[in-house]
Order: sequence, then structure tokens, then C-alpha cells
Amino acid sequence: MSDPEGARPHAPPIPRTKEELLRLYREMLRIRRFEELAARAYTQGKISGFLHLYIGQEAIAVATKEVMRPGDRVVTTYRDHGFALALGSDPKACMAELFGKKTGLVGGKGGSMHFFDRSVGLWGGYAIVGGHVPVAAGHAFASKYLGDGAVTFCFMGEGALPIGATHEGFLLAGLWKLPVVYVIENNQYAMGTPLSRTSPVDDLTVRGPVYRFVTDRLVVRDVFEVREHLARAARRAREQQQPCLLELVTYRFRGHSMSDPAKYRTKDEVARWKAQDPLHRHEEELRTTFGVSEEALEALDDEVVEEMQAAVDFADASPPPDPEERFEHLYVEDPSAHPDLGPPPGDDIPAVTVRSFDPKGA
Ligand SMILES: Cc1ncc(C[n+]2csc(CCOP(=O)(O)OP(=O)(O)O)c2C)c(N)n1
Ligand SMILES: [Mg+2]
Repeated sequence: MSDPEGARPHAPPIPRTKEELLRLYREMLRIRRFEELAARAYTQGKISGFLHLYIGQEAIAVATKEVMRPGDRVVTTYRDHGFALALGSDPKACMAELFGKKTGLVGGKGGSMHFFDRSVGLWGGYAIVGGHVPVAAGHAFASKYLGDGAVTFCFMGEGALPIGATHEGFLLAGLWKLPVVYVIENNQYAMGTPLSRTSPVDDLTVRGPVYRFVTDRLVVRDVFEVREHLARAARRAREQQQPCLLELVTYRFRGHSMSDPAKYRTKDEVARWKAQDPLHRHEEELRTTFGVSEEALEALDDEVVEEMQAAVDFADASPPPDPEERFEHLYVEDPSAHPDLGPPPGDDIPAVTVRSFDPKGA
């Protein structure tokens, strides 16, 4: 069933104030500037491994933070920096993670693809395409089981749709009516493969009704619209235990990762999407509708660049992880030290005991 309240193609603009627009614009800009500096650090050889940039998709992470309540969770892909920053992770710890430093978000052991920060509700970036979709169903099941009223937001690229694990996760969510919002960030490409080569239909939400999901679809041009659609889906998940599938049609302006020059698309195509880029549209709106001066916009940009440059300097100056800690944080050694990992008090399901990992063992 598609969302009966879904926006019409030319829905009137959502009212906003200058202050609110400035706040959200700044959040989007923080992500963009962070990643531009990360890209530069990568070319300087300061970041190794993969680096997948979120440039062009920032409005989605920022809008998500807007609709989250305490206890809500985000599970996403390897394109995860934007979510960490939008949700409130420290940019210094994020940059240090990219640099593989001890002060990083996960101690420098995860890198770009494995950001994780429970303190802000980020339950992981996942590198296996579609592999996190059942994980998100598990989070949502926990919420339903514990009755904590939380919603899990699970983000995936359109490239996750042909993957089996995605549909196994969807099935559980639909069958058990789990409080989860599945969001397809359709950025047009899976690595270099355009959607037209992997999907017979443009509208990816057609896969939702077979799982009894409410579906909705939006072209991402305006952060307020994204917020409205996410809020509606979150409300349904939270109040009615109604899983939702929301397709957000967007674009990534960089290659898949830093090793991809993105030669598979035309300049015209990129220019068309640039005209829709929420960051640029909102900057223009601040200038023309709200009369924000060029100087004020530049000052804001300078402040954001300064914050992110400080993150680079911090990462640069930080030490690498200690070699003797390399096998720590791989498995839970003592489940009793993590009561939140076990069943609620009084429940007779035994806590899972995980054997410790002996790297030298046979
Ligand atoms: C199961 C699996 N198969 C293949 C890959 C290699 N791979 C990494 S990213 C990617 C493309 C995913 O594209 P999409 O889901 O559209 O996300 P985007 O990168 O566009 O955000 C592929 C095939 C993988 N990581 N996992
Ligand atoms: Mg994609």
C-alpha cells in the first residue's frame, strides 16, 4: 500500500524560518566540508583502505537526525560518515577513525566503512551490501520485544535491492510488524552500474507491498521535505508497528569510492543533478528568500571549515592503535558486563555466552 499522505509531485513548499533553514544548512555543510577534507587527506596518503563519500546525499542524514527520538537507532551502509556527523558524533573522532588512529570513533580499527557510535544512536556502518537489512530487523525486533518505543532507521543503496539478505530482512519486518523504517537511498549507481541495468522498474517501492510495508517515494531536493516524509514513516513505525519502505531519489557527486573517477556518466547528467543539490538550493534560498548576505554565508562556511580542519589536525597528531590491543573489542568476553546485550530482568531466556577469541589457538 502506498502512503496515502504521500506528497504530490508539485507539493507546495513546506514553511520554514530563516533560523531553521540556517541550522539545517549548516549541518549539511559540515558533512560536505568534512568529506572534502577527508578526500584531500586520502590523496595525501593519510587515509588507507576505502573511502566512500556521501557528497550530494547529506540532506538525508540531517533530516534523519531531526526525526529521531532518544533510543532510536540508525543502521547504514559503508557510506556512513554523514550519519555519524549528523547524529552528533565528534568530527575529530570521525576523522581520526578514517586516519586509523587510536583516538578514532572505534579506536582506529574500523575505518571509513565501520563507523559505530551508540552514544548518538549509530549502530553501525556495514560493508556487506544488504547484510545489515536483517540486522536492522533484529534491532527493531528488540524494540518490540522490550517495548522501548524506539524506531530503527535502516539505510541502503538501491544496489541492495537485488540481494537476498535484503528480502529476508524485509520479510521478517513485514511478518512481525516491526518498528522499522527502511530507506533506499537511490543515488542512481551501484559502483558504476546504473539502476536501469539492474531493475526493470524505476520505482523501487513496488517491492514493498508484498511485505505489507507502507511505501513512499521522494526526489531529494529539499531537506524539509525529506524530514516530513521520514517523520511520517517514523510515526507509523512507532505508533502502529507499521514497517515502511521509503525511496529517496538522490545522487552522489563523487565516484563510488576514491579509486573511481566516475567516467560512466556525462557532464550534462551531473549538471542536471547539481541543479537539484539540496545544499546549493538552500544556499540560494538563504540568499534570495531570506536576504542572508554573501559575507554571512562566507563566515558560516569559514567556521565550518575551521571545525573540520581542526578534526584533520587532531587526526594527524593522534597516535596509532597499540599493537597489543589488536585483538580487543572483537568478541564479548563477559556478557554480564553488558546487561543491555542480554534479555530483560526476570526473563528466563539464558544470556548468550560468547567464548573468548584466542588468536594463537588452533
Ligand atoms: C554482498 C556484497 N556484494 C558486493 C559488494 C561489493 N560492493 C560494494 S559497494 C557495491 C555497490 C552498492 O551500491 P548501492 O547499494 O547502490 O550503494 P551506493 O554505493 O550507491 O551508496 C558493491 C557491489 C559488497 N560489498 N557486498
Ligand atoms: Mg547506489
